[in-house]
Amino acid sequence: MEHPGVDENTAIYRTTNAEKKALDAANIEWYNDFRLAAEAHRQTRQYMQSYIKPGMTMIEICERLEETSRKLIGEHGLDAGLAFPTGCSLNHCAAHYTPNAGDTTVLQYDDVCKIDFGTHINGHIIDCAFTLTFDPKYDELLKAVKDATNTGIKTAGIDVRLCDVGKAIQEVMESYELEINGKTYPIKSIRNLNGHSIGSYRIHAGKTVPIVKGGEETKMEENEVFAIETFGSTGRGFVNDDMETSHYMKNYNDSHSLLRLAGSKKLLNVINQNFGTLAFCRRWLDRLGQSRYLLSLKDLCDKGVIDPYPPLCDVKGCYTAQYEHTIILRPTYKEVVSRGEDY
Ligand code: HZE
Ligand code: MN
Ligand code: MN
Repeated sequence: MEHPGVDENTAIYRTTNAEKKALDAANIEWYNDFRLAAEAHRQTRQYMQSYIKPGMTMIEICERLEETSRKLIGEHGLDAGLAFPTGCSLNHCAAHYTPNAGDTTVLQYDDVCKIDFGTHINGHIIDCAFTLTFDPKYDELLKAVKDATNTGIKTAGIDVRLCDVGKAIQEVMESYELEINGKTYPIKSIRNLNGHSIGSYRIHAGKTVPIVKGGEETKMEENEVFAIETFGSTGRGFVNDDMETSHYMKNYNDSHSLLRLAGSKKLLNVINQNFGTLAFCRRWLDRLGQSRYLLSLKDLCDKGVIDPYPPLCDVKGCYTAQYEHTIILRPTYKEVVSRGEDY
């Protein structure tokens, strides 16, 4: 897509300017890494969209998705692989739920499931998500969130203020409502969730893209990568930490805390070797043959070396939906690199 401009000429200028074209050409290698990671994401989600059925356990779903994604990305150490665990948050839970070992949760016909997974090549991360439902009664909720995310994508661009993206998203999101079982619910943007900048091996590089009005005036810049994601809810439009944690990630700013426990040191070595600064989950430690690591993991969290990312849930009984794409603000064009025929 073209970057937004104040008029026709400012919008087209970047696409024709020789200096911008040269800047673009100088960066083609890492753009292509994102494109490869995005293609693996598209193929994985296309397969999973037909595979997932009510009655499957969440563990079965995640294991099949991750197996598919590992093959398609050509997993190779930290050079290519899964960028973070498979989110499959249900109903009032909006984000960061993936089952831990022993979780017997079964997907139901009337569930609203957010499938949020990531791939990367050389640390160039695709963060992209969709909402899966079987019951058509949620169609307007999904339509609202898809429209809101596409509005965010359209509004984003070099020199655009983050707050202007948030305002545009909220206006579209909250123009929808959902009628279920004879009751009408307004659809709200979840005000404490947001999009974000993406860095090398770093899912959240520091800038946040709000999904409500009143955000920061900081601007998007040339060659930045953003995850544009929006969440709609029939509840309060505000999430809290809830349930058992499955997602973890190294604290990017931690400068080698002194660890006293041998178990914690060993676990940190496993994390450094297998994930570096990429996020991981308990199931991924299990499959590496780790066991009885929970006390060490807790110690690493207490020391600030690792941060826990617990599930984020709105009020019980409500429904939440999400759509997310990764975009590159290339000097010439805005590339919606994870765009597919599905969403
Ligand atoms: C994980 C993971 C997947 C995101 C994050 C995301 C994330 C990373 C906040 C984050 C904010 C709580 C973490 C994340 C993930 N996806 N935003 O898409 F472990 F498996 C970092 C942050 N931080 C505050 N400053 C420090 C970093 O998500 C929020 C929604
Ligand atoms: Mn995501
Ligand atoms: Mn994200």
